Amino acid sequence: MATKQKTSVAVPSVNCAEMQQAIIDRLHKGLGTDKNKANNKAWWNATCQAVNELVFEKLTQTHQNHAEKDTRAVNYLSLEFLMGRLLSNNLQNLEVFDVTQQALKALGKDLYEICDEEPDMALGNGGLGRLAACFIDSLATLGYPAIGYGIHYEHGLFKQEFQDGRQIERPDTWREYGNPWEICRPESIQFVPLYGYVETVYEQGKGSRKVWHAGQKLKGVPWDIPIVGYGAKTVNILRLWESRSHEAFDWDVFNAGGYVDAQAEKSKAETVSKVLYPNDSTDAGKELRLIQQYFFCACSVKDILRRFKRANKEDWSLLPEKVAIQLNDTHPTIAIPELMRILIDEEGLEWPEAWEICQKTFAYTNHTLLPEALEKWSVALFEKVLPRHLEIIYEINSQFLTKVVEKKWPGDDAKKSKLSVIEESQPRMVRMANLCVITAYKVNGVAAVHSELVKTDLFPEFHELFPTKLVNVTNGVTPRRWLKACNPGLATLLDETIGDDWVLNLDKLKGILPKATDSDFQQRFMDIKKENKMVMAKIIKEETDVEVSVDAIFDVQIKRLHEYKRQQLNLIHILTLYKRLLEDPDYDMIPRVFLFGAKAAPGYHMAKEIIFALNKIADKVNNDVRIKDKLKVVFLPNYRVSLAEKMFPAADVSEQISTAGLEASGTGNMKFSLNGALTIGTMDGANIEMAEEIGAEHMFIFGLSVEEVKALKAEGYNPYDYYYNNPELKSVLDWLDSDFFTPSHPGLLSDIKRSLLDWGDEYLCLADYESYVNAHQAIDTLYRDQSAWAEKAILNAGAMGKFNSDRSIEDYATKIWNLKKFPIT
Ligand code: 4GP
Repeated sequence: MATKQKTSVAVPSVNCAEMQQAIIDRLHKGLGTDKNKANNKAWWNATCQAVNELVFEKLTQTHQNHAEKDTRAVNYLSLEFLMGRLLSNNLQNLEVFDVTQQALKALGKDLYEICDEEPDMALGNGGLGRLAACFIDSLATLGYPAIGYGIHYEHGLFKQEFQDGRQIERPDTWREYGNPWEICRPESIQFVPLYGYVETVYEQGKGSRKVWHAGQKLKGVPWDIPIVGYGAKTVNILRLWESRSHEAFDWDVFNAGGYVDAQAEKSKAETVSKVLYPNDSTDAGKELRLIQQYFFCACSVKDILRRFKRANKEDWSLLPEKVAIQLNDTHPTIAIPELMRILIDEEGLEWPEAWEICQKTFAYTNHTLLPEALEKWSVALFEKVLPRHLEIIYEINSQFLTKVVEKKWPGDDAKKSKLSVIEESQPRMVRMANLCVITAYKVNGVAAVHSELVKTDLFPEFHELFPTKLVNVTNGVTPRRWLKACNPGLATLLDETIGDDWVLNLDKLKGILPKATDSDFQQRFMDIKKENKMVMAKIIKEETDVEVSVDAIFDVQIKRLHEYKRQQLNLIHILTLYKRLLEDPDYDMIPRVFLFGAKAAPGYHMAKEIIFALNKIADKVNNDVRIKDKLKVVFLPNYRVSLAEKMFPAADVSEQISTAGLEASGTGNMKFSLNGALTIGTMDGANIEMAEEIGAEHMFIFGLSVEEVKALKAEGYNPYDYYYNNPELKSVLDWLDSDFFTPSHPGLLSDIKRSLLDWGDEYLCLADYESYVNAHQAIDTLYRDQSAWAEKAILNAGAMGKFNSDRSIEDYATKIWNLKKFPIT
């Protein structure tokens, strides 16, 4: 395809006729079909291939340029990349969306319908994985040399269905029929040892060295996904490893008739990259998860070292200058002992040199304070699967305890046992977070309050030991996907009002603040919201058969289902409104549609109970003619990035209601405000910084603060105090014990009540209930004044400049990675 240069940015641009031709060519020459026979899937595939023609040239150029200049690069290791769909995003970033739309239209096709053919790449679970996806977009957009490393899961997160209101998990077959975006790179395969034993070999005159005799080997096959920066100056890659058996299958056994046995080794090896989050409630599940982590870290570290050696021969002292490795959460921690192992056992470095290199190479991001989310592996498991790594971990730990902790706190065994990588519990465990903090040169939290809590509550002793190590980088989201691509109406209004460069400089959004009181602008802003709500209403109807009015307030909570995120608080407020409406059919409220999207971890009982309860309540509420459509509740199945792209632009109200101190940052909160929703939220995570930027008076802040939560817990929290003191709350909770929502089956929703009362209400829902209900009342009041609502919505969107992943990446580049840009011109 002919490419032209634009003057401003080096976008490989095409005109409509060229794009048409490219798509038709790809149908013919790439897929062996033609426009009369092709179904929409084929049109999608052909369009992706046409886009790839624009991308690959830039990919090669970027690669060559970085290799020639031997640039320092960041390697972002993450077990999750929640990419969603790529076609519309790539078209936007290449700035050929409109041209492609016209080209397809001329061919009788609708681009939006074609985009809808794309399965989501759901290779992630929640915020952490989506953040990784935003970050690689920003890294490429800003022209930083970077590579994302992860796992090429055959099945991403499960597909969620509801059966009688209960979550059912089904396999997600996103690449069953291939994926046009990925390129297999057999030339870069890696082999990964596992199991076996370690031998100490003595060599005359050289002392001893360790040899790991592995019991099994996996083959890691890399699949590269080009990551197109906006303006397409830089195209980086996301490299995902697929596990395969070292040997194809046993030919002799097969020929002798042992068809199943011959395949056994192969399918065992392939299990490693089969699913994201294997159920780790069994020992076998735990072992698989540890192997997954090691598999992708070992492949990635070897790949990084291969590139390093090519450019720098074996001058290992240069490694920290050329390579930064960011560990996205503790999941890739095993990369640390793996790098030590390679440097010492394979490259022959002495311990002190190898350790210094490691300490200058790794940085670690913490995404949660929840203790259950801080990974630990049993020593016995390590010994079985990674015996050499366990030895290295013991040595790192021993040196740390004797040289660092003993020096600071002589004779203090309590400190040693708290900071040790090994937890002396039954069974003994390896604490991955401790290993990260001991090794990494920087550790960051993801919002200001969270980073403070990392210092004061999670790792206070580490902070004393290493006072400059713990830093903050507040999260951000890419405005390309989360505004320009997902909300074309608002994007166009912004282009017309403040120029189109807000996409690269989100601070420019401030330009709409003076328009907040301009009635014409307000009207246009609200009209766009209404159009987005119409699109959403149609999806709701198609997916759930529920009719909703776009004049109602769309009140949305979309995020993982977890008790700390408090979907159950939202639930009891919904019951409160429902009860009020039943008791007084004329109860004056603006109609409200409560929308939910969330997946529950398959083994998380309470989370699944909350989904079930919300679905049962929805059944009742949505079919109750007495309440005259004033209330609707919709739980959309299979929440995913592509659905989120429809929900954020359609929301009036954003629910960010975690117990203060527990949501590390949140990123959905940012996407909502960016798209003009008002937040009802606690002073938690990034909500706090959003309130600083927007003005708390333009949000609906409620509930206990971090300090108040701590104080209440310290004095002894008793949820029954709230239950008995608030008759409305009591009646709502008691309702859950009846069979009102589950006819003839009383008690099916009782676990929710029990968790809020008898089991202690760990997340303080009842303590925050009254203030939450009042904040909702304030939402109702404000919405009655559409102009006042529009003003606040505009003030929200206009203040979101800071919460842009380009800013986060610039922070990482300066505070942590010391990274320079090498944009391709
Ligand atoms: C999430 C945090 O829960 C969320 O607050 C944060 O915004 C996000 O990481 C990105 O930093 N954590 C996870 C997880 O998704 O799996 O721990």
